[in-house]
Amino acid sequence: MSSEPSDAGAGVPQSQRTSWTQFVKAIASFSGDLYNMTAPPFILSPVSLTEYPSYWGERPSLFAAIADAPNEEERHVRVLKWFISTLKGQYTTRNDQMGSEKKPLNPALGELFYGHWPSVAGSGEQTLVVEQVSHHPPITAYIIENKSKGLVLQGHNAQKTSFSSSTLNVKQVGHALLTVTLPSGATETHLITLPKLRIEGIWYGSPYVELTENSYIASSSGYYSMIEYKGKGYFTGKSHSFKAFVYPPLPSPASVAASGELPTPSTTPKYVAEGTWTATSKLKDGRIFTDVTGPRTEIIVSDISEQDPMETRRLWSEVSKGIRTGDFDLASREKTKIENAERQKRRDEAVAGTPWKLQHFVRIESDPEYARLGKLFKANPPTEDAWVCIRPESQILPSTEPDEEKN
Ligand code: HC3
Repeated sequence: MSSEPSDAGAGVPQSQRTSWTQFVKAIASFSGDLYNMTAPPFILSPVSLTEYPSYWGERPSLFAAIADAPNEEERHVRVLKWFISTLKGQYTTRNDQMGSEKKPLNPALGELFYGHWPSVAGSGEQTLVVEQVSHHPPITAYIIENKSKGLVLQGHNAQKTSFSSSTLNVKQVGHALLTVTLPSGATETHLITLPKLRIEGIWYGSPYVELTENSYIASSSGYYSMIEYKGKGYFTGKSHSFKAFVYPPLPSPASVAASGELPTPSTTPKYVAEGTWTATSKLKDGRIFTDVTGPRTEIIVSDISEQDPMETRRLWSEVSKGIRTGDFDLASREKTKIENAERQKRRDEAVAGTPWKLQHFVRIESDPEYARLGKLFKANPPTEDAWVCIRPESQILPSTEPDEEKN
């Protein structure tokens, strides 16, 4: 790692500067699970990683609009618009709410997060189910559904981290698959890959996320998009910049359609959008493509008193309270309690020969849709596993919307 800058730790409370420097030096030479490292209190988030999938749902009207698109091209473009519009929430929320990127709470195996976004102006209710499907390595699986619009987004997320030149590089492992059921009853799928992250500003104690390299959206219609991410000094000279290229399928012979193969995409983009994922972007002709300067719609979660003991806000409530109120002894005591109880559960399960049973998701070795759609952009790796939901939404989450058919 490069040598320590003179103003290192400028964003760190005076009393935690030494422990911050030690922590940064430790991550610089560390490989493995970052969540297991003890970090100074000021950098701890009171929120568990199981809550993060809700960022995918914070633009419900853009999500619902995908289903109303008149054709496959417009649907692909709307998927891209919605995806870009979720990035601000995903990657800058901690900075906006807590002053810098934070270290999330490391979820327990089987930890749950449920919530919903109510229907607005006929957009349909959107629901979220999250389950921590692995503790070591941490893997989070989620499903977001808008049943009345026929939209289902399923995905999973893990991270591989490495440190170089005072930056933490985070490769996201996993992908998301959006399935749209069309009015005809046919389905269209959209594979969404996840961008790489660079966590900058670590030496100064003010970490923030920058996105880097490329991510893709590939649709079963044959359309695909490549999104290129750049930080300061590229494209617009601004942080959080991106450029998205939408490639249409080449007119393909009927035999291609009949065989179920995807048509070959054109090498010339039909649309190019450019701007920042934290504010606005425009198409080449000057029309606005995305605008996330307006508010996001936060998820609605039931009261802790009504939650299952494995629901994240209930499970971590005392730890979160400690972090939020600056009572770090309470936070650390309660965190140790949870970790010890989890270790005991695993020991008991090993003795009884009954491993923990997940409630909502099951792993499939190779996601056929990833393998198929990934060919459009020559996905690397060409195959990937997936965690798929094992039950229809209505069986686990009673709808919160008034149901006209019930009396
Ligand atoms: C890397 C990260 C944990 C993972 C977070 C993910 C990738 C989770 C999935 C969401 O959809 C998007 C997302 C946003 C932020 C990512 C976090 C940023 C920082 C955190 C590290 C594990 C913490 C590093 C600690 C420190 C002190 C260097 O900030």
